[in-house]
Amino acid sequence: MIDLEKDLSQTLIAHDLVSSESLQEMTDMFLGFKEFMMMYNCAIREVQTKFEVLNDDFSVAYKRNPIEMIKSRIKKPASIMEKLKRRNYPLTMESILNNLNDVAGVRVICSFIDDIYEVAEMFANQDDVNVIAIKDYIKTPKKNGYRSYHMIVEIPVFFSKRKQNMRVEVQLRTIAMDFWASLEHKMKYKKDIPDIEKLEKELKECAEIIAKTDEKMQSINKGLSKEQ
Ligand code: 0O2
Repeated sequence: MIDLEKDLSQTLIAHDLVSSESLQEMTDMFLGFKEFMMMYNCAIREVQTKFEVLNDDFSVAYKRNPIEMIKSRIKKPASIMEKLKRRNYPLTMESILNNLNDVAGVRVICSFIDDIYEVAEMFANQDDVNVIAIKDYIKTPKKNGYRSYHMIVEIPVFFSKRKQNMRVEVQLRTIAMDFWASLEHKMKYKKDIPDIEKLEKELKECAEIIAKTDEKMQSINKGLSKEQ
């Protein structure tokens, strides 16, 4: 079995969604899931290419790259099932497509805060990009200090026999915000952390320092650009 099938079968059995005997049902689910993952992978590639193109164009026009790095991920079957269950959505492929916005995720790491807004606007203005929702956790950070600019977008993907509009979650953040979020994310998966309140407080302080540093770096860069 490939990893995806193993992960999915374990998830289905663990969640009591399919009994281990109903092999046909499971096989159908595997095939459907495999096709879905392929479709989401293609959607990620489309979105990633759009940001790469913007970065290349920007570097010619302004002699610098606003994007430092692009990362992408597909949500694991276990997390997909868990989210559908938690939100009381039907556990079907159709339901994944209609109800979940973050099966495909693209993370765009920018140098400066202004770059995030500029790149996001250029991307959102493209004819085939339909912006479904925006969450600006930079202007309004989360209580724990989390900062990022989130967009849920729908883009058309052309397959051999049909066109399918696919949703992708795009997260734009600075290098410093990304560094912070990676460390903070670790807490989600660790259990029984001693002195958790102290760590949360320290992380929040770091988030404030990082925000100030991001602003300062941006103003230094503006100063340097004026000089040139
Ligand atoms: P993972 O492992 O990164 O995929 P929605 O999906 O829009 O209906 P949700 O999930 O509340 O509702 O959306 P939101 O707030 O936009 O968060 C989605 C993703 O943003 C998360 O996905 C994280 O990647 C990131 N994120 C949001 N809040 C935090 C935070 O406080 N800390 C960190 N480190 N990341 C955050 P997942 O599925 O939670 O995780």
